[in-house]
Amino acid sequence: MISPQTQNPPTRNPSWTHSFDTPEERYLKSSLRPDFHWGFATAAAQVEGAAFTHGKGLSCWDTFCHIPGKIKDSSTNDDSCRSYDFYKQDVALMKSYGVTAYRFSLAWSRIIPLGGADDPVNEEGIKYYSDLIDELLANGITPFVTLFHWDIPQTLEDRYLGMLNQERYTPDFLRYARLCFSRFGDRIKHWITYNEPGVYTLAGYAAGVHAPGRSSFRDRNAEGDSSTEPFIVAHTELVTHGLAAKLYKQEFQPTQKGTIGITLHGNWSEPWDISDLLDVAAAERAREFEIGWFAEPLYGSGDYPASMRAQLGDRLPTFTEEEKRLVRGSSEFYGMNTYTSFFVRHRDSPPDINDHKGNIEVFDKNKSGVSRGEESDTQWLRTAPWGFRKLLRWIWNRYHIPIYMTENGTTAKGEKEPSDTILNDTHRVEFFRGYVGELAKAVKEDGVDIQSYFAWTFTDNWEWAAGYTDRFGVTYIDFDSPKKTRYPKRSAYFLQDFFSHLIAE
Ligand code: PNW
Repeated sequence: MISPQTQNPPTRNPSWTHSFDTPEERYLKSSLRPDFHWGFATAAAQVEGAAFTHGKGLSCWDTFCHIPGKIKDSSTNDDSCRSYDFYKQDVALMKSYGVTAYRFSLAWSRIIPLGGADDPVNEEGIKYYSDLIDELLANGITPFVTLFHWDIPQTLEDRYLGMLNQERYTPDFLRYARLCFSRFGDRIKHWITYNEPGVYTLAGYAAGVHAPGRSSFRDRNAEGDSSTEPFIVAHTELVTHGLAAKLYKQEFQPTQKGTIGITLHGNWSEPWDISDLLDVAAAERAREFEIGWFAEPLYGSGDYPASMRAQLGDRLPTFTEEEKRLVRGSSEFYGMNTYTSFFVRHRDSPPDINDHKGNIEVFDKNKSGVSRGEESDTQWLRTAPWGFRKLLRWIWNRYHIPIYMTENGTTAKGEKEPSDTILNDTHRVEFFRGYVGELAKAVKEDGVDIQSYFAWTFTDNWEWAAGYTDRFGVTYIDFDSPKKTRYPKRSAYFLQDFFSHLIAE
């Protein structure tokens, strides 16, 4: 059992103290710039609740999660954390954790319920976000806003299959973006157009396990083509990101003085057998398929990686010259979400038509039997900070652009049922100690320009197809309680202590 909360915000357990006096920790003191932003990231569909109220229209996730069999625990996000109702309490709790910034996403269908360029605006939705922004600013917390974190208005899926139809989707997205810049841009100085186009496309259109639920696998999805659709959707995201960034820079940036970019996901791929040149090449190919797919058009050559073209041929769309110019250089920073590292081995057989990884196999141990890291409560995710610094260097050496860490975090075994010790989340504390420590080393020793760190995530929330079973929060939520009572875990205070040690005054 967890003892009931009497204080709001709750107070810290006095035994949770942390000191940083090993030689390495002392050496890293004050290695981050004084204006370094740290805080937590969330997404509207995972935390807000109020899915069908206050004028909100349906998103693809609101419909998807009501289809039997799609969500692991058969839950829905109708209520989730109720942060729509409790945003003031949440801002107070974040403030008590000492954050300087908060990254959240806007639900497009809360702002334009039907989503389209000519559809009506829901002023109540605008007011909600406006109030949230004001509350953050009044508490000294800098808001970072993501326009799209996977929750496309369902109406746009029904009208023209959403991002599969680049031509029809473009004006709808641009109208939404313009509306957000014009209504919130006086106070929002950090814009992220898309969250993880790679995961959105692969989970939604290749595996078919996320909304909108399309794939080649007919036992799972009635429609879709895993061998083509992910690449089409990704292309739409890249080009419309470029258009939204151009619009912002031309019409809003001169007066609002904010910055705009995109967030990509990417884990580190390490060769399974470091002495096998085929594995070394396979690991690089894996990075190009996962990260270069988006990063090369945005920050590199301006086109998809040659390794992808070689494997996918015409199934990979081609950029027109105009699209290339639009996309390349459009993102003013590298928004990075990363969680883990994998060992990667080449395959001798030709690639499957539905392969999206560069014809590789991934392993938890390398050839010598070394494990990639300690297990979490999520199958793909293990604590592997050793790969994080390699990833930072790889990105920095290739693109030399400031990095905003926009997500990083973990689940932990044993958090499913409440217990006396559940809030003392040492697994998550050690995860953060490893990753944030590597980040500080990359800044201090490799000269990587890193300007933010957002931990995923503020409270336990609705983890997409995993429902409420995967708890990523530094705050425990009792989802059975009507008020979704929040209980701070130790890791929240660990981050506060570690960042006060690392950020220079
Ligand atoms: C991110 N991977 O998704 C999303 O941005 C969040 O909304 C989500 O809750 C969080 O990570 C935790 O899952 C990812 O397999 C999903 O590498 C999968 C991967 C990476 C990110």
